[in-house]
Amino acid sequence: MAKSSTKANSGKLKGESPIKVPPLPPGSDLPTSFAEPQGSGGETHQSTADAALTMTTQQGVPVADAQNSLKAGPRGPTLLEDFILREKIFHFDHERIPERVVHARGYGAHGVFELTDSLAEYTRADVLSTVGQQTEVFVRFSTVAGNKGSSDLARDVRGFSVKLYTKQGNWDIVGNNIPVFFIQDAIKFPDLVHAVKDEPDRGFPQAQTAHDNFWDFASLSPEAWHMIMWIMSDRAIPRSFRTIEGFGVHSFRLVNAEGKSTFVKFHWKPRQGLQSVAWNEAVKINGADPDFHRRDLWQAIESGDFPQWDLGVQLFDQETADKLPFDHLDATKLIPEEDIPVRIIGTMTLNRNVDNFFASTEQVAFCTANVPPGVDFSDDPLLHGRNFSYLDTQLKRLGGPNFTHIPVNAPRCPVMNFQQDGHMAMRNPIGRVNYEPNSWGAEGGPRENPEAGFVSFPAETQGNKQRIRSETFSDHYSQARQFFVSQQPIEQKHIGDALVFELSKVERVDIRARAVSHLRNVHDDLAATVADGLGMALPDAAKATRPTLDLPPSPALSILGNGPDSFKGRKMGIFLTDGSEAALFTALTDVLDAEGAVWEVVAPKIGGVTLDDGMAVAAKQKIDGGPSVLFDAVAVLPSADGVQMLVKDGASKDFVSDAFGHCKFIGVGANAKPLFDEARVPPELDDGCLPLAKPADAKAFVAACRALRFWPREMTVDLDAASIKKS
Ligand code: HDE
Repeated sequence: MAKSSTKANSGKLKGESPIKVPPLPPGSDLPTSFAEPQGSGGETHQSTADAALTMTTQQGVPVADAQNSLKAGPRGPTLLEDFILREKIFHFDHERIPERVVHARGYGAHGVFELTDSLAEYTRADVLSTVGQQTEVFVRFSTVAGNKGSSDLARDVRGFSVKLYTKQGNWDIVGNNIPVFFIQDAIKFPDLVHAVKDEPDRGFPQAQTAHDNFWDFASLSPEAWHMIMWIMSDRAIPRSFRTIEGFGVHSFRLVNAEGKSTFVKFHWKPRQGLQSVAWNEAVKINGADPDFHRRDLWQAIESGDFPQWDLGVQLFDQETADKLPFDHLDATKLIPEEDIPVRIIGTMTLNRNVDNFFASTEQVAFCTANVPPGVDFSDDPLLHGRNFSYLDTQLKRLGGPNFTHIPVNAPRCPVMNFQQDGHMAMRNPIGRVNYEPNSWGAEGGPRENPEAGFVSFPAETQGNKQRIRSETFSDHYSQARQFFVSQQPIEQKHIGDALVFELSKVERVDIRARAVSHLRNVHDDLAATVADGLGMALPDAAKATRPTLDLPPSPALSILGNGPDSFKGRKMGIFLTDGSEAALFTALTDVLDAEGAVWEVVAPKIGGVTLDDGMAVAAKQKIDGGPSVLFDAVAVLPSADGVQMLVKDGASKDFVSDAFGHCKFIGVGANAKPLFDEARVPPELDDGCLPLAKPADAKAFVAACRALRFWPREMTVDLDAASIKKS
């Protein structure tokens, strides 16, 4: 019997009846016979006897024919009277709303947050106090720079926005997968975004920082260089939304029933482990499947493999904050987990895909100012700008003040106030009274509640009104260096490679040099590697306001140090031909199923293959559309005859040479060698290429795949490796 992954594939069994063509669903019939006058005998293509399925206009008027407009005679002019035509076209004309200025491309899902450790000692927020309580959530992941139709694997920050529908109102943690930001003051945000996005005269490049304007801005903004280290790292090319961390970035406050405030930073830690892809792979995924991340999330949730994140908090008081070497109000700084540990307090599970992308993912409106009583703001100047911006942007995008009436934005707790009217009002206050104070007693509507209501923490403020940056924000390089030294050597190499790639796309030589001058303040080895990669002389270090501190490495900052410990939820590509060995295929898929992994069969034809015992197996991918970049690891198991065909095929050769070049674990079938030879990949030289010649080999192969990649190979396949320096 063919084994099939319930998640990714279904094997077609031997002797299965030929594919049947299902009847067309209602509304998809072929067009009406041409010259028949409308309504002449009820043969219009939409006909249905079922009142519940009867198509109507937006006014609810039943529609008899929505495929032919009303005409004066079969070949005559269309009549203005046709309200069905006009309404349909009118609605179509207005289908688009402005896409987000940043984070335009996103993907969302519903889920639930469960509290496992109470913070009642620190906060009045019910959602953080009642252990075991489940709170509905909606999450939207996004890229930042690209337009709505850009590709998922852009080198970019990922947005990680969570809306928790708490009993005390909606709480939005609008975070990123990087714990710091490019700038320290909100007033710089429009310039940053203009510089990142496509250049205004030519309208490109799309979704890339690899152009002059971005590096011009960055090289003139020393505060950006910590974040630049992160976006040049593999954090910016994640394997999946399921494998990214989320960070609230700013310090917030928790305020308890006694009015005591504690600072807090929020972290989402993926139970799937941190995982990223290689840059060359990212570039190719964008071509092979521009929807790679959204498809991945959708499929995981559809298959019941629900992604989970633990919510962690770093809690600290003013006294601790005063002792930190940085100002925690500066969003270009993080607090190392080794200094203030992350306390895990709950788990979020994404368990339901959206019913309609536009209704939920496009219309969801997050705002950093949406907090329940017991959560409050720090004085981070970036956060204050955000608290204004997000509400403001919803007016433009969603068209009016009533966007909170849209189901995805509507609180799940009662909403009671005297705000009324405006575009698209769905729930105006009822009754005679729409003002306060009023003397209508019980009929007078909602009242303020000093006990349960939101009370701002009475933080003391003083000082002169002035446009100024705090002197405590002025060390721009020490944490950039700390990030670099916290990476494993291969991760450091990737940072160097990314910088060389990006700066190679910068046309102005002076901008390249100015960028490298900042790297000299970060780490001399990195600066030397990048200068060498660009073929330029090492410039002087940029002028720094403070000397770079030598902070200790923080292992929590490495992806590889925090990767997955199994192949669960990851995807194996199994390359088969007619005549491939059934026993081996069955053994491999058994082991993968037991691991909780996903697998897909790749074959020369989408119709599938017939194995050596006569078993028919359906393919999920035809080789041309299923390159190895779509998989975490691959097994190449052709038959002796099949491989003779594959050696002539470019896509088949790319399959193995890319898998090899991207340092993937490769299961090498007994007959696969000619294909590897033809692709000039020497499998026998490498411990990441494991024999998969007999069923008993499957276990060891899948066990090896648990590691993210076989990184030692990169030193043999990538020229840039020559310049890697030991830090
Ligand atoms: Fe945003 N940001 N941002 N941002 N941001 C938006 O709000 C803004 C910043 C982040 O999935 C916009 O509804 C300013 C930091 C995410 O719908 C806009 C500043 C962080 C999302 C806006 C920042 C973020 C946005 C565009 C500097 C990480 C997507 C559409 C003061 C903590 C939300 C919208 C979603 C979206 C403004 C900086 C994360 C224009 C002014 C720092 C995840 O309002």
